[in-house]
Amino acid sequence: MSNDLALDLDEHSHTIIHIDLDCFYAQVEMIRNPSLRNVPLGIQQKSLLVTCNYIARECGVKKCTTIADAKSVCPNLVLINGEDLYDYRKISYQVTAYLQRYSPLVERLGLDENFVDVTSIVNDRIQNVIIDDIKIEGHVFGETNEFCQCGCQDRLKIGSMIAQQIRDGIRKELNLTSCAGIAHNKLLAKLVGSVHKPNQQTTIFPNSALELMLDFKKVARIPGVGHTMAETLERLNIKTIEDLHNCKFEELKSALTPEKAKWLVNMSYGRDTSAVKPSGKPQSIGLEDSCKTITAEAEIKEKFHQLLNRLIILVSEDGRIPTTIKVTIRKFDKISHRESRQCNISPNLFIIEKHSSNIHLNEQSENKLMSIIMNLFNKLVNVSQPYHITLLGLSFTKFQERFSGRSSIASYFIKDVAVQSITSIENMRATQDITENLPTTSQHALNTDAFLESEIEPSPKKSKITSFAVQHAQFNEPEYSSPSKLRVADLQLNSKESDKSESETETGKLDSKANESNGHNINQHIQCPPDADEEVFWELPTDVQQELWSEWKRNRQRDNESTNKPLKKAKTNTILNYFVKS
Ligand code: DCP
Ligand code: MG
Ligand code: MG
Repeated sequence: MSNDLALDLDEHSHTIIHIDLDCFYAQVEMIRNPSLRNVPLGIQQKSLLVTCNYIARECGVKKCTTIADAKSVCPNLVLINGEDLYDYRKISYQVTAYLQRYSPLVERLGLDENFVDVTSIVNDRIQNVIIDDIKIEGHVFGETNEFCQCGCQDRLKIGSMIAQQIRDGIRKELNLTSCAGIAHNKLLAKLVGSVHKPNQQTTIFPNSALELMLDFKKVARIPGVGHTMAETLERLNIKTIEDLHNCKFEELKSALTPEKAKWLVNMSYGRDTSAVKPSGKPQSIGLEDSCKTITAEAEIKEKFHQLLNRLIILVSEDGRIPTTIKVTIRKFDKISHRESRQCNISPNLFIIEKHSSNIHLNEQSENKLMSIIMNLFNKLVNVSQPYHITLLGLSFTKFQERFSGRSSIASYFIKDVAVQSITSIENMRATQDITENLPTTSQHALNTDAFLESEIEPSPKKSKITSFAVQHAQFNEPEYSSPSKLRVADLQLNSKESDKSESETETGKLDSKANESNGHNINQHIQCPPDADEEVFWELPTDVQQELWSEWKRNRQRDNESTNKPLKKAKTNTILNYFVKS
C-alpha cells in the first residue's frame, strides 16, 4: 500500500508509562465518604453523569451519559454533585507530584492522566539486573512471537516493573487505584493502558503496534483526531484505521495538509515520535459556582467573597503570585454562554508569610480585590436594570514565580531579614515594584540597578539561576524557619546531601575545606575568586560558585592577568559584581 512511504522510522529507545486513574471523580468522593465504596455511585454535573464507580458500571451504567439514562439502567444509583472541582484538582496535582519523584519528565493530560518517561531509570536498572530475572508485571498485549533485536523487550519489561511500583505507591500514599500502559511511545502507552481496567496494567511490545491500532478500529479514536478531521476523513470514506491504510496518500494530503496526513498515517500504524513534555503549573487557577438565579448585589458580593477566600488557598498551594484577575458570569437568558472581564492586579496585594511561605490577603488587600472584582462585575452587568445570574467565576492568571527566602539569590545577601521579594524575568514593572518594597537592609545589600538588569535581561547566567530557583519551588523542599538554615538546605540539595540530619548540617561549616574533611567535597575544582567576599561565596549554591569561578577565570584569561591580581570590576549586569569586596 502506498501510505507506508509516509512512515517515520520506528525506534524503540524510550520507555513511556501512561497512568490513568480509575473512575477519578468517583474515587475522590469514595475517599471523602468511604460508605460510598459499596454502592453504585455516579458523579453528576448538571444533567450529565460524567463518571461512575465500577459497581455502577457492572450494573450497566456508562460514563458520559444523561442522568435520566443512567437512572433507568440503575435505579438505585447514588448521585453526588461533582461541579466543584477543588478536591479533584488538588488530588490530581498530588498524583503528578508523586510521579515527579520517578522522573522530571511527567506530562499531565487532563486531570487524571500523566505520561512518565522512565527511559533514564530503565537504562540505569538494566545495568544492575540479571536479564533472566526480569519478569513482566501485569498483562502483555498481542499475539506476536516475533521480537525486536534492539533490547526494547527487556527495557519494556523493566518499565512494567516500574509501573507496578508507581501504581502501588499511588495506592499506598494517595489511596487511589489506577491503570497503566507501558510502551515505547506515548500513543501506544495511552491506548494499551485502557485494554485491562480497572486497577491493572498492560505492556505492548513494538511488534504488536499494528494489531493494537487495528483493534481500536475507528480513526476517531486516535488521540488528536478531532471532530473536524474525523468529518473530513468521513467525506473520503475513511472511518476505520483499515480504511486509512487502504486509502491513497495523495488524496489524504490534499484533504488534510501534507504534515497532518503524514502524522495521521504514522499514528495509525502506532508510530508517535512526540516527546513527553514536562507540564508546568496551570496557566490559570479558578473556581466557579453555578447557582440558582441571583438578583441582588449583596448576594453577588457574598458569593465572590467566598470564591476569593477559597481561591487564595489554591494560590497559596500553587506558590506563584498572580498578576491578573478574571471575573466570569453567566446570565439566566444565555444559559450556555459565559462572559468574562479581566484586569491586571498588583502582586503586592498578596502577603507572603515569613515562616511558612503561605500566601494570604490582609484586610486592606482583600477589600481592594473585592472592589476590583465588583468593578469587573459592573462592566459585565448593568446593575441599574434587573438581572439574573446563574454562574459566578473567579480566576487568577499570568503568574510570576516567587523567588523568595530559600530560593532567591537575594537571600544570600541578607542576614536576618526574611525576604519577601518577588522577582520575575517576564515583568519588569512588577520587579521594580517589588524591589522598591524590599526591606531597607536588602536594598542596601543589593545594587538595585544592576539587580534589576541582571534579573530582566535574558542571559545564560540568569536563566541558570532562575531554573535553580524554580526547581526549589516546584519540588517543594522542606521549609526551614531561619535564613541561615535555608542557606544550609540549599547547599545540601545542591551537593546531593539532602538526607543529612538537620543538627548535622547546622554545626557543619560551609566551606570547601570542611566538606573535604568530612569526605563530602562539594567540588574540588572551584576556588573563591581572590577579591570576592569569601564568606558570602562559600554560602552560595555550588552551581553559582562554579559560575563565578568560571567567570573570573574567563576575565583573567581575557585580560591576560595573573591569578593573584585583584579582580577587575565586572560588567554592570554580571552577578560577579555582588561578590566583589568594595
Ligand atoms: N470527566 C468530565 N467530563 C467528561 C469526561 C470526564 O468531567 N466528559 C471527568 C470525570 C472523570 C475524569 O474526568 O472522573 C477522568 O476521565 P476518564 O475518562 O479518565 O474517566 P474516569 O477516570 O472517571 O474513568 P476510567 O476508570 O474509565 O478512567
Ligand atoms: Mg480515568
Ligand atoms: Mg482519563
